[in-house]
Amino acid sequence: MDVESTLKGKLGSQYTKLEKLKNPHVNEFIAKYILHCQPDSVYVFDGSAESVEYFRKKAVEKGEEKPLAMEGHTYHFENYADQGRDTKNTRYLLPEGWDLGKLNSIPKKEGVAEVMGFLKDSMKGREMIVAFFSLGPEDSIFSRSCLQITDSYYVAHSETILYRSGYQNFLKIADKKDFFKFVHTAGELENYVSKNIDKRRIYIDLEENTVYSTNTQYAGNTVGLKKLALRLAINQACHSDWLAEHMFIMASHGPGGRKTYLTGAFPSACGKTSTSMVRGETIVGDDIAYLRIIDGKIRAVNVEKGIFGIIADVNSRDDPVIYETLTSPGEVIFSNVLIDDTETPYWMGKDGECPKKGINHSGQWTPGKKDKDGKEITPSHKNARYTVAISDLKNVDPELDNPEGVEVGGVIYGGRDSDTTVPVEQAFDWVHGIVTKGAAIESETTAATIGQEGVRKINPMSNIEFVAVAIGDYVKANIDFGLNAEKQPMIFSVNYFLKGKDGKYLNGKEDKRVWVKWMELKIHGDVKAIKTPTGYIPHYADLKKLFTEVMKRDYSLEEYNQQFTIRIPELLAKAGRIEKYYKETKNTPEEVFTELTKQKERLLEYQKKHGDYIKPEQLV
Ligand code: SPV
Ligand code: MN
Repeated sequence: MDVESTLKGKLGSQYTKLEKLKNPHVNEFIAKYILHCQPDSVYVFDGSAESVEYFRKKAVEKGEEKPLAMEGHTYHFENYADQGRDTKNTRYLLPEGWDLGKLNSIPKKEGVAEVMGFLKDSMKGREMIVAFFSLGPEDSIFSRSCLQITDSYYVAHSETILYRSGYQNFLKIADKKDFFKFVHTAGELENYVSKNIDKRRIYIDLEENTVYSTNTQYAGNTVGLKKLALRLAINQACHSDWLAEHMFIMASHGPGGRKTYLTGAFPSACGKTSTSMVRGETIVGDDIAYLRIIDGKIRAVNVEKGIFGIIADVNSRDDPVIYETLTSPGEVIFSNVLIDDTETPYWMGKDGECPKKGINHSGQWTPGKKDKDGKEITPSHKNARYTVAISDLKNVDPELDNPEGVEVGGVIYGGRDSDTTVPVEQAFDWVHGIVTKGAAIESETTAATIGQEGVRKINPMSNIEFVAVAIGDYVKANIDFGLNAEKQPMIFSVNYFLKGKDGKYLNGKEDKRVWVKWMELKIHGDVKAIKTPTGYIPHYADLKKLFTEVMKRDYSLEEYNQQFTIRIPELLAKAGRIEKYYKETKNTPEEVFTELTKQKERLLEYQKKHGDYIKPEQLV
């Protein structure tokens, strides 16, 4: 292959942007896919304002996005069957002699042949987009450089909102091979959406730090820097001394102007984004954080600069900050929402009435419309999303672009749990927290992935779908990481989904504001707590005060008792499930069993002394 003539021939004036990088690995990679995918032309994204504008314009011109009535707003649809991450067809390419345990994988030769088959000539009649982005701020030890190839202007446009340009970093990288690569084709289109969903594949090559994605448009399957890169990053991090986590970063504002940074890992669609942007606090990121120890302290950066958030139930009461952004002029891509006659988006749970007709991901829509399986089609998809820049939120934190990140004061683990754990609880220490809170997240599945919803699954650090090494090794990396720091941040668990006997949620949506404030106070020793067999829970008086201050409402002792009753039988059952899971897991570190055994013993001891359901007052 003559790289230079291939590039010059196809790129024309765009070639100067590549030439400046002086990176033979970049050039070879691009030339290889030009020859294989046969695009009509190639466009190179170098981070300039002009190239950002180019994607915005082209996405609309080619019909991948359509303009809405409000300035800067566009919408985009995906195939009815392409509305979430496809975990079944996301596989690791397994080189001979590798063992990735239970991870979904395919022999490398076979997988590469299959996906290269789908990529062959896939860009005929189209433009190939070559884009340089960075995971993390420019000139930061945290950051990873990324090269994205795609034939979708929607994907490229989304990436300009979600990620920082990486062109400048590419000019500087010392090891010219050290970057992540993503190759995506939407495949054959019908009515602007990927047609051949049966050929949807997301194949991950850990040896080459490359991910292939074909016949899909949903961002979780296509936007390389999001969940595709997370898998590559976890692999690198676990073989090194840092962490790549499915975590938000936010600052909680405490007394006297104090700011405490919290990271939080929650499975998809379990309140992670809405916590990161709660009223009264400031947001650094909502989805992916890298953590490193610098001068003995744990620090975190948001490797993104935008949000690809779930839009269902976003309304002016529960999520006022983002609601304002979504209903004001400015750059927003809405996906899989309902569009009415006035070119205004509607989503389930939005303020106001649902239109009587419109278009959505199923085409023309009216209430009661059914799909081919007889299932009623909702006005917007449950996993419909918005894409916005964090800087467009009123409560953006000023440290968003700090190349050194922010110091982590606390780590939160959350899940969707209707019957077992209390709304907020502090772990005894780092190892106890990682094992019994992070590694023991159990959550009911949601619409963010394709498949059945509501099935309880164990999801270590909410990262299960992205962990590219043996789960045991990943848990061990988390334990060791914290222990390597001079001082460990406090670890907490939260649960927004606890239900009473009547099946109703025991908490309001914004109660999380109080839990966040309580954690902030606890980190600084400003409140005391009650010891339970599973950690430390708040005192009633402290919460009552916070509910009055933060939520301007009363908080009754009865509410508190219902929410914070220690449910021993459920906790024991959970402990059993977790233990079984880790017994069947590859390379589980010894600490996991030690902590779980101690926790079980405590639960049994408390049960003997206090019974099955223990009110907090019994423990004071
Ligand atoms: C998630 O589902 O966790 C997301 C959206 O953040 S995506 O992974 O891109 O589907
Ligand atoms: Mn996520």
